[in-house]
Amino acid sequence: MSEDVKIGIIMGSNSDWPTMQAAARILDDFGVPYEARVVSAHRTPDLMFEYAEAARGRGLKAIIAGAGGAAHLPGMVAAKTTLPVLGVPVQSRALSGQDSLLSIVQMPKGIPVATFAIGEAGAANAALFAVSLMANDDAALADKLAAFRQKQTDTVLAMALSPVE
Ligand code: RP5
Repeated sequence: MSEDVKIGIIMGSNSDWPTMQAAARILDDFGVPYEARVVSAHRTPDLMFEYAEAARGRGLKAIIAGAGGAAHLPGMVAAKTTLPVLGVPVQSRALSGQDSLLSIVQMPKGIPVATFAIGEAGAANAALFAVSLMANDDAALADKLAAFRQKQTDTVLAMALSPVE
């Protein structure tokens, strides 16, 4: 693990990785160093505690945590660190991620988890939010974020509609 890692991307299973790669791609695009690991709340609880407890000391600035179903990973990690925890509800097979969303977003008062949309959009937005947090102390990163926004704006302004069929 590289020492200059700034963002931890963790997930309950490697089956979450196709979704969570959307976060990794954003961080790659912005040149933000990150690590990606499988850490399961109910299958590797000791690892989850160790990871969360060590995160601030290792220099991480935020943790993006994705999980599906009874998705307690983000909340439990948030209980063990004062770093910002960004929760991504992964789309589940049984309930299409509604279960994941409600599990993550309904944190009781006192331990916040910033919760994003179900699936890839949420994973990408969690990474953009992490970039935004880091841009508070990094003018070059803030410029990159502004350029990213401008590119999106230009793309939409250039959109043309095909003739009515
Ligand atoms: C959760 O259970 C994971 O976050 C994943 O979304 C879900 C299913 O895990 P697998 O059965 O695919 O390993 O812990």
